[in-house]
Amino acid sequence: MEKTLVLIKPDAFKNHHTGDIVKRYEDEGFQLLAMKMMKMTKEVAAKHYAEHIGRPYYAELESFMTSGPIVAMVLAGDNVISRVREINGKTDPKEAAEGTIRKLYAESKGCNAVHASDSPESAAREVHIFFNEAEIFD
Ligand code: 3AN
Repeated sequence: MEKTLVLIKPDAFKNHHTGDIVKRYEDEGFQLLAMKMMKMTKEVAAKHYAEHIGRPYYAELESFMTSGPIVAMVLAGDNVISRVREINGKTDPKEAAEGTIRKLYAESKGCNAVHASDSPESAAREVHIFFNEAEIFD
């Protein structure tokens, strides 16, 4: 079954939306294969956001993502990668569709509540930044 990496970002965690967000994915029928709470280090941020290093917003992104606890999880299901991105909504909450997680909970394009892998290649890479095989219950 297809897998994706989801992160509940520091803003959504701080604002007590973790339970609602996890419930949303479970209600959709996705299987939770792994989950942990952690603080993202600058080193992990650089790995996870490698393609964004050097962009004008990278310093802000790094500082935000390392500012407080995050919840990382691996979800599985049919077309889970594209379906989770649809449920999350567009990067900028102003452009996100009604009812999406970012529309409901995100503050701005930078502080936007959740991350989800955007392709099978990204998912395969990102899952292993946060979890080893023994932590994934598939
Ligand atoms: P998505 O997370 O929707 O796939 P990407 O891959 O374009 O979006 O961007 C990764 C992350 O970088 C975003 N989730 C957001 O936090 C941050 N980001 C992207 N563009 C900007 C921007 N113009 N200003 C601030 N942060 C940004």
